Order: sequence, then structure tokens, then C-alpha cells
Amino acid sequence: MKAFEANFDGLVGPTHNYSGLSFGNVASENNGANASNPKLAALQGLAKMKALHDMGMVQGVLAPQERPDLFTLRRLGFTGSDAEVLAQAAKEAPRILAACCSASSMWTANAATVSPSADTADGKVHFTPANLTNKFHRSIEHETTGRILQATFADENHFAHHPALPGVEHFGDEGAANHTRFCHEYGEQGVEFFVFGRSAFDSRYPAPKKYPARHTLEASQAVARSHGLSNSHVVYAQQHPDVIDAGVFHNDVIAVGNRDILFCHEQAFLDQAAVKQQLTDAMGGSFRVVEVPASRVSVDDAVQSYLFNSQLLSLPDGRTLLVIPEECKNNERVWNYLTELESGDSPIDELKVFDLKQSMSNGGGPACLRLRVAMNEAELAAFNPATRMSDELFTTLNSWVERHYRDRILDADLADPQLLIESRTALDELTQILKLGSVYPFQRV
Ligand code: SUG
Repeated sequence: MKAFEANFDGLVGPTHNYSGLSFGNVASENNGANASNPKLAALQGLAKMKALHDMGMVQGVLAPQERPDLFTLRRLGFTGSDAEVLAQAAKEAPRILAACCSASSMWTANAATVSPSADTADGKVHFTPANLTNKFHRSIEHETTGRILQATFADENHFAHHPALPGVEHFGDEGAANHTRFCHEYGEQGVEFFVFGRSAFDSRYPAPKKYPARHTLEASQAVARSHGLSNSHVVYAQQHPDVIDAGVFHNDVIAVGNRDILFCHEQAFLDQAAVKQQLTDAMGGSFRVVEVPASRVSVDDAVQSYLFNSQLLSLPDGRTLLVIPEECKNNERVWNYLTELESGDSPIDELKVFDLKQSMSNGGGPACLRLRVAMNEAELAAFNPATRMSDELFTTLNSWVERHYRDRILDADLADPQLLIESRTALDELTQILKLGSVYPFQRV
């Protein structure tokens, strides 16, 4: 059966803001005091989704989360009416309030790890929401993420949903940002490549010194087990601890793969030569690596431009497209390298540049914004069609954003009870547009 790679992008939520919440993510730390524009952020994301749809790709939409997260604030001891909870949190614990207002679920590369049916023992597509334990503001995403994924991929004949791993650092799991599936054809059994930052139980593995390694080897192994993957088709690799310390907080900031191509920096992995060999062997000897030397693009340039946070896509006509953020064009070394790649004898045929500055300022590029789900024709027919991008859905969502979103949010706005009302009103309408049912806590009380 023919199979496709679908990209499910996170719709940016109405509270998108810059709060400097992610230690180890340089952009987040640098932009913490800036004003955000949620309306523009959502429209920029939708424009990327529509462009990919127009190119003939299967494009889906994943709904954002309910923020401010009043349920978490109440769990942390704030009481009274919603307005009182917000006011008390703003006064006594403004950083906790900011964490409970983050629109970080937009980066759906961190929503879950997904294994296509051709790779799993029971022949279903498997989903495990990422627990995101390393950052408090992200650790409160996985329950609702799980419900949104279930509402999007509801058919039990085709889709299997697991709960997130235990919520402790030992099993820190950042989802698909550290997972790549290689294959020759999407519908054939592929090789699942899990990249971790440290081991929680084996001190022989090195670890970064400055910034946290968010994802553990043991988390990756647990996901591979529960998805029913075969050992001969799984490769584990450790991210180089030095690049984590240089700001590469997820593997998708230093490497991206698709089909039989790995595009990465030469310093991405520990023992990189062995990693490439293992992947080549698991792929039956036929595998292509485009490895960018540090002499052309430094790790700092990669972090600043998000060169590798690109989407490497197979277009319907067979050509390979690299979707990159505008920051790549603004970095001379990166742009020179990319234009050589495009015009030369490389597997990359075409570049497409997007303005995603609102997301980029929090450390989220094109690849962070999407969750890949490879599906065969039967599975494509089985997922919730209301979440599939179309000309009509694009128009509907654009006007929904225009009606509900603010164009400026600063820290001080997060305690505004009106923002909570606006956000819930918007999300309530969105669940009807996307036919999700009651996925949000405020809809379930
Ligand atoms: O987890 N930023 C996100 C960015 C996630 C990018 N995803 C991938 N690389 N796949 C994070 O660090 C910043 C929020 C703030 O500071 O306001 C934030 O959560």
C-alpha cells in the first residue's frame, strides 16, 4: 500500500509569549523580556502549513493547549476565583504564572514519539506523548497532548496510544525532536533512530557540563519497547555533550533526516563515524549522509541560524526540499553553504525559506513546529479529516486567529483575567472547527 509522510504542525496558542523559561535554549534565554505577537505567530505558522499543503504534502493541524493553566495553578495552592488565582500567582510567584501561560505546545516535535505501522509488532501507528520533565512549563503538556492526539488519531484499528513515561528525570523524554525514522519507502519497515543526551542509570556515558541533557537513553529504550520495534531496526546515538553545552538542546537543532538521507553537522554525535556505520548497516547498506563540516558552518552558526531545524521533505514529484527559517538566509556562511548544496550534486534539490521569527525567538524553527506521522492510505483515511489542512481550513483558521488573538503580550498581561476568557473562548470554538470533542480541562469539569 502506498504511504506518505504527514506533517502535523502545532497551531500557536493565544498566550504565545517570551518568558525566558528554557535554560539551555539560547533564543529563549535571550528574548525573555521581549513583547510577543501571538496573532502574527499563529499566522506565520499557518502560512507554512498552507504552503506545504499547496505543494501536495499531507499537512495536519494539532490544537494548542489551554493556557493560562488554572488547573495547575490551583494544584500548586492558589485559590479563589479564576481572577484571584491569577492575581495571587502574579504577586507571589510570577515565574510560575509565566510557566503556566506558555504556548510551548506549539512545538509539536516535542509532542510525542510516533512509530509508523510498518515498524511496529502489531501493525498499528504508535504514539507516546513526551513527558518533557526537564522544564516545568513543558511537563504540564502531556496529558492534554495525549487527548489531542487521541482525538486526531481516534481509530483503534489503526492507532495505538500510550501514556507518557514516568515523570522523573530518569525517563526525561522530549519526543520526536530526538527521534528520526529512516526508510527507503514510507510504507516499508524503516530504521528508528533515537538520540539521547545522557544515561540516567549508567555512569559510563558522558554528560554535558553547563546545560541540561533533557533526554535519557532509558527513555528512548522504553519507547522503543512499548512501540514493539524490532531491535535490528533501532539505532541509539548519544548527542555530543559539547554541542548541548553550545545550545543544542534537542537533536533536531543539529541534525535532520528523511527517507535514506541524514543531514547533520559533523559534531552532532559522540563517535559519529560509528553512528553513521550503524545506520548504514541497519538500512541494508544504502544510506546517504550530508555532513556539514565545522570549517564551513560552526556549531554556533547552526544554533543561531537553525540550519538543521529544517524540514527535509520528499515532494510528490520525487524531488527533495529543505524548508528553512529566514535566519539561514541572514547568515552568510550558512547561506553560502546552502546555495552550494542546492546547485551542486547533493540530495537536496530545492530550498524554501519561511519567516517564523515569532517562534524562532523562543528557539522553535520549522522542524520544531511539526510532528511527523508516516501513514499508509488506510491510515490516512482513518485520521480525523477536520484536522487536515485544506484551502477551506486555512481560511477558517486565519479568520479564527484574526478574531481571537492579541497582537502584543508582555509579562504583565499574563495575569489579565480577560486573557483567560479570550483564550478559552477561542479554544472552545477551535475544538468545534477541528472536531476534537472536549479535550481541554475547562471543557471537562
Ligand atoms: O522546549 N522553547 C521550547 C522550544 C522547543 C523547540 N523544539 C524543538 N527543538 N524541537 C523549549 O525550549 C521557550 C518558552 C519561553 O521561554 O517563553 C520554550 O519553551
